Amino acid sequence: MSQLDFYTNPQSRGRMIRWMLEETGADYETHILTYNDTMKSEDYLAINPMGKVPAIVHDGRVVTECAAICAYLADVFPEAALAPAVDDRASYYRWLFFAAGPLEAATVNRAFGFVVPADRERAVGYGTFEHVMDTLDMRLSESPYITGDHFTAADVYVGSHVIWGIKFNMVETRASFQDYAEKLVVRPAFIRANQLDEEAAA
Ligand SMILES: N[C@@H](CCC(=O)N[C@@H](CS)C(=O)NCC(=O)O)C(=O)O
Repeated sequence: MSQLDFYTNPQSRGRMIRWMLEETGADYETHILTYNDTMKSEDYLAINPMGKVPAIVHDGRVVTECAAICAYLADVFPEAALAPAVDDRASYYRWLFFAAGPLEAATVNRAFGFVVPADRERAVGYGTFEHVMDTLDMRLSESPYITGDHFTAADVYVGSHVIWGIKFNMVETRASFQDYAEKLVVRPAFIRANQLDEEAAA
């Protein structure tokens, strides 16, 4: 019997991983950590020295970083069919890493008012916020899911950025983003995950 521990706070990126865990159907134990308190405890820093959530520990193996956790869970629970076949992962890796790198950096920098000087855009991984929005828009306008015709773990991660990005005004409200978000928020696992986190938050 394997052991899966989930460290989170209901008001955090841990929501992405709760959703992913619910998609896998796996049994897991939730540990709610509090900001500036248990998140910085010696015990938790031994799991994630960043003192940030989420993290998972699966049979003694630690995984941090939401995109990595999504990819890992898809691999260790293959029965949930959340990762494409290995030789069909070009889009899967591409968009997972696009979201963890350029999309995350562009949206957070913009939200906090960091402005890349125009003459430095070439040196910044995401270039410009608009360019990132246009690229994601192009992809979601041509494909029902981020990797193609099927829902995968990459949709949990990219979709989380889009769903919560629209909600918190961190991504633009474009038609392709809204259509994509509408498709995802009706998934039973998404609904269950949100209920669990709302209960935990209360
Ligand atoms: N790159 C990390 C980001 C994790 C992160 O920044 N988590 C925030 C909550 S959304 C956190 O734990 N902040 C607590 C702190 O820094 O003290 C990931 O993708 O998992």
